[in-house]
Formats: sequence, structure tokens, C-alpha cells
Amino acid sequence: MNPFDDTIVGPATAPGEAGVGIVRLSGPLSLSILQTFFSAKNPRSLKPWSLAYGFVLDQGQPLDEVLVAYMKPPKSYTAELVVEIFCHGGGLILRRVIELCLAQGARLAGPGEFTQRAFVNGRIDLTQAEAVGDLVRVKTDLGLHLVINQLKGKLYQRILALKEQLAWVLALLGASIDFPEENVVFAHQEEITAKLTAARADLWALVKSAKGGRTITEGYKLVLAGRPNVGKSSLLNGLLEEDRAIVTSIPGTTRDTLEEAFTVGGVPVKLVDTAGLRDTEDLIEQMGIRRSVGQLAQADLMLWVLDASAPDYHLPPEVLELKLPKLIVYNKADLAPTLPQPPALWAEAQTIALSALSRPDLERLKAKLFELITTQVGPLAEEGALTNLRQEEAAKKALSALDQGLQALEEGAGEELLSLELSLVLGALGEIVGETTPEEMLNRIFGSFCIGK
Ligand SMILES: Nc1nc2c(ncn2[C@@H]2O[C@H](COP(=O)(O)OP(=O)(O)O)[C@@H](O)[C@H]2O)c(=O)[nH]1
Ligand SMILES: [Mg+2]
Repeated sequence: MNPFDDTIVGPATAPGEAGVGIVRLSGPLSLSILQTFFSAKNPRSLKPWSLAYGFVLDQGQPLDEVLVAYMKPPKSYTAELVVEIFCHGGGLILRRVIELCLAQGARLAGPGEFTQRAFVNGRIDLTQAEAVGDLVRVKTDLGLHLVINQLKGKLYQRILALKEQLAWVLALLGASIDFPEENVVFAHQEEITAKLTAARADLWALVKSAKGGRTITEGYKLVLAGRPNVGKSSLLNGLLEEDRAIVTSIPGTTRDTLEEAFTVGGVPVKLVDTAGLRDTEDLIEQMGIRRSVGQLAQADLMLWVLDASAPDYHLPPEVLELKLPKLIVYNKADLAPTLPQPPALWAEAQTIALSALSRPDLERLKAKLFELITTQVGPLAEEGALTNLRQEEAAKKALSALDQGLQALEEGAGEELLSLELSLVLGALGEIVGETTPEEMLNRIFGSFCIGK
């Protein structure tokens, strides 16, 4: 049974002039409220999951010519009785139709309340509800792919599978606590360890997916770094196809970091130009260099730009120590008769030789970036990934409780302690999908939706 006994109403389309504007009702009175003011051309056409044509009447006078659909529980957006009235788009019409509904006993829906009902009524989990919110905001193809998969329940399924693995172990432990004379932990120690180790690997992968998931939705950070005058700013301008950064032959021209957005194959990318890394007495330049290092610390990929005609591999130690993926870019290849050997340092990094002044070369660089980015984040869109900080925090909480449990098991602690840790893991996973999420967090999530969603 659905827990809500009131009926809510709201505009399902954005305000303003448009071809159609939709009023949506959800709750037990939806259909009877509709019938007080809807006059169908053919009364038998008002059937569930089909469209009926007619007029909305206000005190007997036609207010709008509309199409109406109603959906019976549980096969509707909210899993309740839902009515949608397709009016002509226009602020006044929608307001008047909503007023008719309110006069008949409906209540104005709050932000995200339809989706919240779908969640509370168990049609979708919290990650799917969040996907509904993200779907309207997503700006790139890959982001859309990820969010649609989340809406279809890919992330939910991943978490469900993990929970099942853990629940199985918990049941085994429960049996042992109930019948302490048979030392079940002892009997099944190996099996339990194997099961929990496998679960840990899955959970670890899930926690790791958060970075990629957020990269897809929020953006991938590419930082151009290297010695002064190697052509970093020229590369930024070339990739953006506009003269955004100042380029001169004077070393030390770029003194501050500069960030611009573009997309590579559907992934939003934040491209950052930085001050050249060198020892300098100039105070402003020193500050710029500190900023460069700060940007690199947050980068997903460093483009280490070198002058191919005179490569200088010297970099400040704090940059050398950074552990992040790198692409070595030998720029000014047009001036280099032979290309230098890649340095032994960072031997694992890929290299590309090009000229920032050549359009085909820049296209080649873009293709390379596409390849690097999609190998990092592409598969995530398919498998489902954590896409926001809330989910990530809960997954990390689950991982640390599971580690505690594994440690307890190793140290031969009793099954009670292990059961307790596993319950904490299940609780944290339940928070991701909305089973054990605190009320105020739910309110915050749905409160960020628009009215009528
Ligand atoms: N021949 C040649 N000159 C380049 C190339 N890329 C940049 N330059 C020149 O190198 C100088 C420094 O470029 P700039 O982008 O300001 O370097 P930054 O200090 O690393 O940002 C400018 O005079 C550019 O025109 C290239 O691929 N070939
Ligand atoms: Mg520059």
C-alpha cells in the first residue's frame, strides 16, 4: 500500500510560452478531481495509459483544449494514480488548471515531490532518483550515457549485488550466534574470508569509480605545465581555437593560471594554462609558479610540454613527486630535425610530438586526449559509477567498516564483532540507495529538484 493518502498537483513543464504545458496530479483523488472539470469528446476514451481528447471547463466555460492521460498504480511515475493534463503552454492556463485541482482538494506539490513519491513508494532507489535530477542538468553525451544507466538502475544493481554477498555472510554468522556450540565461524572461516575479500574488491572498485563518475559529470582537468616559453599558452589557444592566452617569445609571459572549458568526445574538460616552471627572483612569477603546482595537484592529466628543439627536463621537485597520469608533449617539432628520446624519468608516460601552430597536429593531440580520457572514464558510463560526493562518502564508510571486519576476522575476534561491522557496511550501502538515508539528507536531495519533478 502506498503511504501517501493526499493528492498533489504541480506544473510538470517549465513556465513560459510553449507548445504544450503539462499539469501533473498524483494520489488517490487524481482521477476524481480530473472528472470534475474535464469534458472528454468521447467519454469512453478516458482509459488508463491512453490519451483522451477534450476540454477543461471552468464553471461550464471552456478554459483550454487538452489531451489527458491517466495511469493506474503501480505503473506510473510515482507508482500512484497519476493524471497528466496536456494543455496549451502558457503561464495563465497552467495556473488556472492547477487552481481547479486545488479547489477540488489537491495540494500544491513541493520541489521534487513526485520523484520523492516514486522513491518512497519503492519504484526507484535513491541513486535512480538522483539520476532524474542529474538528467536535466547533464551537458555532454558521455554524461548522459552515465546518468541514463544510473536511471536504469546500473549503480543500484552494483550495490544490491554487494549487499547480497554481505548478507549471505551475515546470515551464516547469525546461525553461529544462535547455535554457539557449533563454531560456525571456525567451520566456515575460509569461505567467509573468501567471500569478504571478494566483496572488498568490488567495494574498492566502487569507491574508485567515484572519481571517474564525477569527472564525467563535472569535468576532466587537464593541466598544461612545463618550462617557460615551450608553447603552453600556444597549445591552449590552439585547442580552444581562439586567442585566449597571451603568447610572446618572452619567457615568463604567463604569470597566473588560466582555466577554460571545452569538450573532448563528449567529456567536459577543464583546460588549465600555467606559469612556466623555473627558478625566478620575480615575486609575482613565484606566486604564479606556486599556483601551477597547486593546479597540478588536482589534475586528472598533466600535459608536460617541452620544446622539442631544445628539451629541458628540469622540473621543481614537488612536481616530480606528483603521482598523476602524464602525457609528454614535444612541441615546436617543426624546429626539431630529430626528435629527442623520452626521458628515463616518467618512462611510463605516453609521448606525442607536434607543433602548436599546426591545425592537423592539434587534431592529432585531441584524438590522443580522447583516447587517454576514454580509457580512464569510458567504461564507467557502462558499468555504473558513483556520481556525487554523498554516494562517495557512504561508500568510503562502507569500505572502512568492511576493513575493520576483515581485520577482526584475521585476529580471530568473535562472530558478534564481525556481525556488527558487517551490519555497519550494509547500513552504509543502504544509505547510497536510500534505505537507511537520514531524513534530512533525503529532504535536501529532493529539495534541490524543481517543482513538478
Ligand atoms: N616554431 C614554433 N614556435 C612555437 C610553437 N609553439 C609556440 N611557439 C612560439 O614559442 C613562443 C612561446 O610560446 P608560448 O605559448 O607563450 O609559451 P609558454 O611560455 O609555454 O606559454 C611564442 O613565440 C610562440 O609563438 C611551435 O610549435 N613552433
Ligand atoms: Mg604561457
